[in-house]
Amino acid sequence: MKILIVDDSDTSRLLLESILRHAGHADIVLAASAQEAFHLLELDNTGAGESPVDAILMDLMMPDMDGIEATRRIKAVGRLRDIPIVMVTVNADHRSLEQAFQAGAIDYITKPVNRIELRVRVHSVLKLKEEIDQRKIRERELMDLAGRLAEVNKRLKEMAIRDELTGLHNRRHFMEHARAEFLRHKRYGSPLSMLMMDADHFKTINDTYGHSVGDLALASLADIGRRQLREVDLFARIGGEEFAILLPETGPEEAMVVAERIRASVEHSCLRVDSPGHVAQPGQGLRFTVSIGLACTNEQLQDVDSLLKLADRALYAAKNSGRNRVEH
Ligand code: GH3
Ligand code: MG
Ligand code: MG
Ligand code: MG
Repeated sequence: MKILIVDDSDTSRLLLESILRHAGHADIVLAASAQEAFHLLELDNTGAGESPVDAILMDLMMPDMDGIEATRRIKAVGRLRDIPIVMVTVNADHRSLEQAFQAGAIDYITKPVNRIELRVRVHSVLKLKEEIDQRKIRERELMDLAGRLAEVNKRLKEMAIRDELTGLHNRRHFMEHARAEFLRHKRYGSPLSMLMMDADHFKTINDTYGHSVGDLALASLADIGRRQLREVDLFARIGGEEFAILLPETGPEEAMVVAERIRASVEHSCLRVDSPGHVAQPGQGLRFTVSIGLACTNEQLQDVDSLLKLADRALYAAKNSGRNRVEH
């Protein structure tokens, strides 16, 4: 561990150094003034980091700046705050000592120094510094661990409510949210609409292009839908190629407009499918359509499951009447 000796007297400085070297302390730096000490400690550097020394022996009486003021300034720097400072004083003037302790010194020793006393005091402050360092390491490890746990927790929470392929909400989250919205509708009478959307002949897409291209198509379908919806709408993938959309504060006419807009955007979009050895030409690529069933709340509807059933029935009707259409 590293010790800094600050003393304006050459003899005093060298004596302290020699005693400590004999006691086995090899890493010692010397400063003949407070300014020199500040320079060694890089007092101006207020950033984080390790403390540059592990203990300071500070002469109390020095011409330009005394040890008390020097101690105060060192203790004001966060990076240096934990370095124990031992005052070295000619006569144990109690008034000065009190000020030194107030400034942040942790111990003192009187000149002429007794070798054993110096060794013992330095030993004990270095031990203290070691404990502080170790505590800091443990604290840092705990903080790291807490940070990682929070990160994992966040990811787990996200995973619990999201569908990985499309980034949309999953069925469970959709149902929870829809239940809450339905209660709001019941209480305040605000209209609520639900769309059920299913990709048409999706099995053929998989059979023609392969399952991974089918996955891409589902992800792009999610993107297309998202672009047509508001922040408050809830868009979820509730099955393989089945999606549900909840439109709060939205009546049947408005919901019809939204549904039709989504249906048309899907119909008119074209997914570029580049496979090894074959790059799709402009205009070429994967096209598909969706069918949408629409349902809105009314006085007779008692719960969200009934709303969902209505939307499902409308979807079935859209499929039966030729697909690529919206029914309600
Ligand atoms: P319909 O117009 O009647 O809905 O025809 P369809 O072929 O879409 O209907 P069906 O329910 O018979 O088939 C759904 C297809 O969707 C079959 C299944 O392989 C495919 N599918 C479901 N989930 C996924 C998925 O996550 N990725 C891919 N690539 N395909 C999926
Ligand atoms: Mg002095
Ligand atoms: Mg389908
Ligand atoms: Mg289906």
